[in-house]
Amino acid sequence: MSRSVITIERHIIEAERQFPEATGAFSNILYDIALAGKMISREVRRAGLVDILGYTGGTNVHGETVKKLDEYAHEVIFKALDHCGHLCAMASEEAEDILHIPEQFPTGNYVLLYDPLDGSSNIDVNVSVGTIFSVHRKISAAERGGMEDVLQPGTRQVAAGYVVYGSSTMLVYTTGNGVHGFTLEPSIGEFLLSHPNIEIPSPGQRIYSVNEGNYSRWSKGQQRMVDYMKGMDTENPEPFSARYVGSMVADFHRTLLYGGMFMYPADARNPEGKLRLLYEAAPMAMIAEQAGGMASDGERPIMSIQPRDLHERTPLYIGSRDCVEMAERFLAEDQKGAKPGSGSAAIAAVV
Ligand code: AHM
Ligand code: MG
Repeated sequence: MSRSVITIERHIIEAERQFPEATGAFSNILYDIALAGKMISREVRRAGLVDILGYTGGTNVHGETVKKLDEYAHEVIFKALDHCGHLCAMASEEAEDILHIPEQFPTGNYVLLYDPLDGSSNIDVNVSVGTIFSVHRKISAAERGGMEDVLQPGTRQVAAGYVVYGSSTMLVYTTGNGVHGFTLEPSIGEFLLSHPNIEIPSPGQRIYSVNEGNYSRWSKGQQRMVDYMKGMDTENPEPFSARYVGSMVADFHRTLLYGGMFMYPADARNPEGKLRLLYEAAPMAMIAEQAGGMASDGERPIMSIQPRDLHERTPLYIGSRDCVEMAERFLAEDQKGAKPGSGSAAIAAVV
Protein backbone atom coordinates (compact mmCIF):
# COMPACT_ATOMS: atom_id res chain seq x y z
CA MET A 1 0.00 0.00 0.00
CA SER A 2 1.42 3.41 -0.87
CA ARG A 3 2.03 5.89 1.97
CA SER A 4 -0.03 9.05 2.03
CA VAL A 5 1.79 12.05 0.60
CA ILE A 6 1.97 15.04 2.91
CA THR A 7 2.62 18.36 1.26
CA ILE A 8 4.04 21.25 3.27
CA GLU A 9 0.65 23.00 3.00
CA ARG A 10 -1.14 20.04 4.57
CA HIS A 11 1.49 19.77 7.29
CA ILE A 12 1.13 23.46 8.18
CA ILE A 13 -2.69 23.28 8.17
CA GLU A 14 -2.70 20.21 10.41
CA ALA A 15 -0.30 21.89 12.83
CA GLU A 16 -2.50 25.00 12.86
CA ARG A 17 -5.62 22.96 13.75
CA GLN A 18 -4.04 22.19 17.10
CA PHE A 19 -4.45 25.88 17.94
CA PRO A 20 -8.15 26.77 17.56
CA GLU A 21 -7.38 30.43 18.24
CA ALA A 22 -4.91 30.61 15.31
CA THR A 23 -5.77 33.21 12.69
CA GLY A 24 -3.91 31.54 9.85
CA ALA A 25 -1.48 34.47 9.59
CA PHE A 26 1.46 32.43 10.69
CA SER A 27 0.61 29.59 8.26
CA ASN A 28 0.42 32.06 5.39
CA ILE A 29 3.89 33.36 6.20
CA LEU A 30 5.26 29.82 6.01
CA TYR A 31 3.53 29.12 2.66
CA ASP A 32 4.93 32.30 1.21
CA ILE A 33 8.43 31.41 2.37
CA ALA A 34 8.03 27.97 0.75
CA LEU A 35 6.92 29.66 -2.50
CA ALA A 36 9.95 31.98 -2.43
CA GLY A 37 12.15 28.91 -1.79
CA LYS A 38 10.77 27.24 -4.92
CA MET A 39 11.43 30.34 -7.01
CA ILE A 40 15.00 30.66 -5.74
CA SER A 41 15.55 26.93 -6.29
CA ARG A 42 14.51 27.30 -9.91
CA GLU A 43 17.05 30.07 -10.45
CA VAL A 44 19.84 28.28 -8.56
CA ARG A 45 19.28 25.26 -10.84
CA ARG A 46 19.92 27.53 -13.83
CA ALA A 47 23.00 29.10 -12.28
CA GLY A 48 25.27 26.93 -14.45
CA LEU A 49 23.89 28.91 -17.37
CA VAL A 50 25.13 32.05 -15.69
CA ASP A 51 27.07 33.35 -18.69
CA ILE A 52 24.05 32.91 -20.90
CA LEU A 53 21.26 33.97 -18.58
CA GLY A 54 22.98 36.46 -16.34
CA TYR A 55 23.10 36.76 -12.52
CA THR A 56 26.66 37.99 -12.86
CA GLY A 57 25.97 41.45 -11.57
CA GLY A 58 27.08 42.61 -15.00
CA THR A 59 25.49 42.50 -18.43
CA ASN A 60 23.98 39.43 -20.11
CA VAL A 61 24.22 38.38 -23.74
CA HIS A 62 21.20 40.51 -24.55
CA GLY A 63 22.96 43.59 -23.24
CA GLU A 64 20.66 43.76 -20.19
CA THR A 65 21.89 44.52 -16.70
CA VAL A 66 21.23 41.51 -14.48
CA LYS A 67 21.18 41.00 -10.75
CA LYS A 68 23.44 38.75 -8.78
CA LEU A 69 21.67 35.65 -7.54
CA ASP A 70 21.88 36.70 -3.88
CA GLU A 71 20.26 40.06 -4.70
CA TYR A 72 17.59 38.22 -6.69
CA ALA A 73 16.90 35.92 -3.71
CA HIS A 74 16.72 38.92 -1.37
CA GLU A 75 14.07 40.55 -3.56
CA VAL A 76 12.06 37.41 -4.21
CA ILE A 77 11.59 36.83 -0.49
CA PHE A 78 10.75 40.47 0.21
CA LYS A 79 8.20 40.59 -2.60
CA ALA A 80 6.67 37.24 -1.71
CA LEU A 81 5.89 38.58 1.77
CA ASP A 82 5.60 42.37 1.62
CA HIS A 83 1.89 42.44 0.70
CA CYS A 84 0.53 39.55 2.80
CA GLY A 85 -0.58 41.78 5.67
CA HIS A 86 0.98 39.52 8.30
CA LEU A 87 4.39 41.20 8.69
CA CYS A 88 5.20 44.60 10.11
CA ALA A 89 8.86 44.55 9.01
CA MET A 90 11.66 42.36 7.69
CA ALA A 91 15.45 42.30 7.95
CA SER A 92 17.81 40.65 5.48
CA GLU A 93 21.51 39.88 5.52
CA GLU A 94 21.63 41.64 2.15
CA ALA A 95 20.26 44.94 3.49
CA GLU A 96 21.93 47.26 5.96
CA ASP A 97 18.77 48.54 7.64
CA ILE A 98 15.42 47.21 8.74
CA LEU A 99 13.04 46.71 5.79
CA HIS A 100 9.67 48.34 6.27
CA ILE A 101 6.52 47.09 4.59
CA PRO A 102 5.61 49.49 1.75
CA GLU A 103 2.95 52.06 2.69
CA GLN A 104 0.38 50.72 0.22
CA PHE A 105 0.19 47.34 2.00
CA PRO A 106 -1.38 46.44 5.35
CA THR A 107 0.84 45.29 8.21
CA GLY A 108 0.57 42.48 10.76
CA ASN A 109 1.96 41.09 13.97
CA TYR A 110 5.11 39.27 12.86
CA VAL A 111 8.62 40.08 11.65
CA LEU A 112 10.74 38.00 9.26
CA LEU A 113 14.53 37.82 9.32
CA TYR A 114 16.38 36.10 6.50
CA ASP A 115 19.66 35.32 4.83
CA PRO A 116 18.50 35.05 1.22
CA LEU A 117 21.37 33.02 -0.23
CA ASP A 118 23.93 31.88 2.28
CA GLY A 119 27.24 30.63 0.89
CA SER A 120 26.60 32.40 -2.41
CA SER A 121 30.31 32.44 -3.25
CA ASN A 122 29.87 28.70 -3.86
CA ILE A 123 27.35 29.16 -6.67
CA ASP A 124 29.94 29.49 -9.41
CA VAL A 125 31.43 26.09 -8.56
CA ASN A 126 28.11 24.25 -8.31
CA VAL A 127 28.24 23.70 -4.55
CA SER A 128 25.11 23.72 -2.37
CA VAL A 129 23.81 27.02 -1.03
CA GLY A 130 20.78 27.85 1.09
CA THR A 131 18.23 30.30 2.44
CA ILE A 132 17.81 30.75 6.22
CA PHE A 133 14.84 32.39 7.95
CA SER A 134 13.23 33.05 11.30
CA VAL A 135 9.97 34.61 12.46
CA HIS A 136 9.33 36.67 15.59
CA ARG A 137 6.21 38.24 17.01
CA LYS A 138 6.02 42.02 16.89
CA ILE A 139 6.61 43.49 20.34
CA SER A 140 6.68 47.25 19.69
CA ALA A 141 3.69 49.56 19.42
CA ALA A 142 4.88 50.95 16.08
CA GLU A 143 2.50 49.95 13.30
CA ARG A 144 5.30 49.34 10.80
CA GLY A 145 7.68 47.83 13.35
CA GLY A 146 10.95 49.09 14.76
CA MET A 147 14.40 47.88 15.82
CA GLU A 148 12.92 46.41 18.98
CA ASP A 149 10.99 43.94 16.84
CA VAL A 150 13.97 42.67 14.88
CA LEU A 151 16.51 42.70 17.73
CA GLN A 152 14.98 39.89 19.77
CA PRO A 153 16.87 36.93 21.25
CA GLY A 154 16.55 33.48 19.67
CA THR A 155 14.38 32.25 22.54
CA ARG A 156 11.60 34.49 21.18
CA GLN A 157 11.63 32.97 17.68
CA VAL A 158 8.27 31.44 16.83
CA ALA A 159 9.57 29.66 13.74
CA ALA A 160 12.89 29.05 12.04
CA GLY A 161 14.00 27.12 9.01
CA TYR A 162 16.17 26.84 5.96
CA VAL A 163 16.04 25.73 2.36
CA VAL A 164 19.08 23.87 1.06
CA TYR A 165 19.60 23.91 -2.69
CA GLY A 166 21.62 20.71 -2.97
CA SER A 167 21.35 17.52 -5.01
CA SER A 168 17.68 18.02 -4.24
CA THR A 169 16.00 21.07 -2.71
CA MET A 170 14.87 20.60 0.87
CA LEU A 171 12.98 22.85 3.26
CA VAL A 172 13.49 22.15 6.96
CA TYR A 173 11.54 24.07 9.58
CA THR A 174 10.37 24.17 13.16
CA THR A 175 7.60 26.07 14.89
CA GLY A 176 8.69 24.81 18.30
CA ASN A 177 7.09 21.42 17.87
CA GLY A 178 9.89 19.29 16.43
CA VAL A 179 11.84 19.66 13.20
CA HIS A 180 10.40 18.52 9.89
CA GLY A 181 12.03 18.23 6.49
CA PHE A 182 10.36 18.41 3.06
CA THR A 183 11.91 17.55 -0.29
CA LEU A 184 10.89 19.45 -3.40
CA GLU A 185 9.31 17.17 -6.02
CA PRO A 186 10.26 19.22 -9.06
CA SER A 187 7.76 17.67 -11.47
CA ILE A 188 4.77 18.78 -9.36
CA GLY A 189 6.45 21.77 -7.69
CA GLU A 190 5.54 20.69 -4.17
CA PHE A 191 7.56 20.21 -1.00
CA LEU A 192 6.66 16.72 0.31
CA LEU A 193 7.29 15.55 3.86
CA SER A 194 10.36 13.30 3.64
CA HIS A 195 11.99 13.72 7.07
CA PRO A 196 9.38 13.95 9.88
CA ASN A 197 10.57 14.62 13.44
CA ILE A 198 14.27 14.95 12.76
CA GLU A 199 16.50 14.31 15.76
CA ILE A 200 20.23 14.99 15.83
CA PRO A 201 21.97 11.75 16.77
CA SER A 202 23.86 12.13 20.05
CA PRO A 203 26.36 10.64 20.15
CA GLY A 204 26.24 11.03 16.40
CA GLN A 205 28.82 10.29 13.77
CA ARG A 206 32.22 11.54 14.87
CA ILE A 207 32.45 14.41 12.39
CA TYR A 208 33.86 17.88 12.92
CA SER A 209 33.28 20.69 10.48
CA VAL A 210 35.38 23.85 10.55
CA ASN A 211 37.59 26.00 8.30
CA GLU A 212 40.87 24.65 9.61
CA GLY A 213 42.84 27.09 7.48
CA ASN A 214 42.28 29.51 10.37
CA TYR A 215 44.06 27.22 12.88
CA SER A 216 46.96 29.59 13.55
CA ARG A 217 44.52 32.37 14.45
CA TRP A 218 42.51 30.30 16.95
CA SER A 219 42.68 30.36 20.74
CA LYS A 220 44.65 27.63 22.49
CA GLY A 221 41.45 25.94 23.67
CA GLN A 222 40.07 25.83 20.13
CA GLN A 223 43.36 24.46 18.77
CA ARG A 224 43.51 21.79 21.49
CA MET A 225 39.96 20.69 20.76
CA VAL A 226 40.64 20.21 17.05
CA ASP A 227 43.94 18.41 17.85
CA TYR A 228 41.92 16.19 20.18
CA MET A 229 39.33 15.44 17.49
CA LYS A 230 42.13 14.61 15.06
CA GLY A 231 43.42 11.96 17.44
CA MET A 232 46.63 13.89 18.21
CA ASP A 233 45.92 13.61 21.93
CA THR A 234 46.74 10.38 23.73
CA GLU A 235 43.34 10.61 25.44
CA ASN A 236 41.64 10.25 22.06
CA PRO A 237 43.68 8.10 19.67
CA GLU A 238 40.64 7.57 17.42
CA PRO A 239 40.28 10.53 15.03
CA PHE A 240 36.99 12.09 13.97
CA SER A 241 36.26 12.61 10.28
CA ALA A 242 36.46 16.17 8.92
CA ARG A 243 33.83 17.54 6.52
CA TYR A 244 33.61 21.18 5.43
CA VAL A 245 31.54 22.40 2.50
CA GLY A 246 31.94 26.11 3.23
CA SER A 247 28.18 26.67 2.93
CA MET A 248 26.73 26.79 6.40
CA VAL A 249 23.33 25.47 5.34
CA ALA A 250 24.90 22.39 3.75
CA ASP A 251 27.29 21.81 6.67
CA PHE A 252 24.47 22.25 9.16
CA HIS A 253 22.10 19.99 7.22
CA ARG A 254 24.64 17.14 7.32
CA THR A 255 25.21 17.78 11.02
CA LEU A 256 21.45 17.68 11.68
CA LEU A 257 21.08 14.30 9.99
CA TYR A 258 24.35 12.58 10.95
CA GLY A 259 25.39 14.35 14.13
CA GLY A 260 28.82 15.73 15.01
CA MET A 261 29.56 19.44 15.23
CA PHE A 262 29.81 22.41 12.88
CA MET A 263 31.80 25.37 14.18
CA TYR A 264 32.81 28.83 13.13
CA PRO A 265 34.98 29.98 16.01
CA ALA A 266 36.30 33.40 16.91
CA ASP A 267 39.81 33.96 15.63
CA ALA A 268 42.46 36.67 15.80
CA ARG A 269 41.14 38.31 12.63
CA ASN A 270 37.42 37.87 13.45
CA PRO A 271 37.14 38.13 17.26
CA GLU A 272 33.35 37.67 17.02
CA GLY A 273 33.57 34.88 14.45
CA LYS A 274 32.14 35.29 10.97
CA LEU A 275 28.52 34.20 11.10
CA ARG A 276 25.63 36.55 11.82
CA LEU A 277 23.65 36.05 14.98
CA LEU A 278 20.25 37.03 13.59
CA TYR A 279 20.37 35.57 10.09
CA GLU A 280 22.48 32.44 10.55
CA ALA A 281 23.20 31.40 14.13
CA ALA A 282 19.88 31.98 15.95
CA PRO A 283 17.59 30.25 13.40
CA MET A 284 19.90 27.23 13.19
CA ALA A 285 20.15 27.19 17.01
CA MET A 286 16.36 26.90 17.30
CA ILE A 287 16.37 24.01 14.83
CA ALA A 288 19.27 22.29 16.61
CA GLU A 289 17.60 22.59 20.01
CA GLN A 290 14.26 21.40 18.66
CA ALA A 291 16.08 18.38 17.20
CA GLY A 292 17.62 17.57 20.60
CA GLY A 293 20.99 19.15 19.82
CA MET A 294 22.70 22.24 21.12
CA ALA A 295 24.09 25.58 19.88
CA SER A 296 26.58 27.70 21.80
CA ASP A 297 28.91 30.63 21.27
CA GLY A 298 31.43 28.65 23.32
CA GLU A 299 30.12 29.85 26.67
CA ARG A 300 26.36 30.37 26.52
CA PRO A 301 23.41 29.23 24.43
CA ILE A 302 23.12 31.11 21.14
CA MET A 303 19.37 31.36 21.80
CA SER A 304 19.97 33.43 24.95
CA ILE A 305 21.99 36.20 23.28
CA GLN A 306 20.25 39.57 23.16
CA PRO A 307 21.26 41.13 19.80
CA ARG A 308 22.40 44.76 19.87
CA ASP A 309 22.93 45.18 16.16
CA LEU A 310 21.22 43.84 13.03
CA HIS A 311 24.44 42.44 11.58
CA GLU A 312 26.10 41.34 14.82
CA ARG A 313 28.38 38.30 14.52
CA THR A 314 28.91 35.43 16.92
CA PRO A 315 31.19 32.42 17.27
CA LEU A 316 29.12 29.26 16.72
CA TYR A 317 29.34 25.65 17.90
CA ILE A 318 26.30 23.64 16.82
CA GLY A 319 25.31 20.00 16.56
CA SER A 320 25.15 16.93 18.80
CA ARG A 321 24.80 17.79 22.45
CA ASP A 322 27.88 15.79 23.53
CA CYS A 323 30.10 17.57 21.00
CA VAL A 324 28.91 21.09 21.87
CA GLU A 325 29.35 20.39 25.58
CA MET A 326 32.87 19.19 24.78
CA ALA A 327 33.55 22.47 22.94
CA GLU A 328 32.41 24.51 25.93
CA ARG A 329 34.79 22.55 28.18
CA PHE A 330 37.78 23.05 25.92
CA LEU A 331 37.03 26.74 25.52
CA ALA A 332 36.61 27.18 29.26
CA GLU A 333 40.31 26.28 29.50
CA ASP A 334 41.08 29.51 27.65
CA GLN A 335 39.44 31.46 30.45
CA LYS A 336 41.49 29.62 33.06
CA GLY A 337 44.71 30.02 31.03
CA ALA A 338 45.27 26.27 31.21
CA LYS A 339 48.38 24.73 29.74
CA PRO A 340 48.08 22.82 26.45
CA GLY A 341 46.76 19.29 26.92
CA SER A 342 45.68 19.72 30.51
CA GLY A 343 41.96 19.40 29.86
CA SER A 344 41.81 16.32 27.71
CA ALA A 345 41.23 13.79 30.49
CA ALA A 346 38.14 15.65 31.65
CA ILE A 347 36.95 15.99 28.09
CA ALA A 348 37.51 12.33 27.23
CA ALA A 349 34.58 11.30 29.37
CA VAL A 350 32.27 13.31 27.15
CA VAL A 351 33.16 11.88 23.74
P1 AHM B 1 28.02 34.58 3.47
O1 AHM B 1 26.83 34.93 4.35
O2 AHM B 1 28.78 35.77 3.00
O3 AHM B 1 27.62 33.63 2.38
O4 AHM B 1 29.08 33.86 4.43
C1 AHM B 1 28.65 32.81 5.23
C2 AHM B 1 29.34 31.55 4.80
C3 AHM B 1 28.76 30.33 5.46
O5 AHM B 1 27.81 29.71 4.65
C4 AHM B 1 29.95 29.45 5.67
O6 AHM B 1 29.80 28.59 6.77
C5 AHM B 1 31.06 30.43 5.88
O7 AHM B 1 30.68 31.63 5.24
C6 AHM B 1 32.34 29.97 5.28
O8 AHM B 1 33.34 30.90 5.57
P2 AHM B 1 34.87 30.59 5.30
O9 AHM B 1 35.05 30.73 3.82
O10 AHM B 1 35.61 31.63 6.08
O11 AHM B 1 35.17 29.20 5.78
MG1 MG C 1 25.16 34.27 5.09
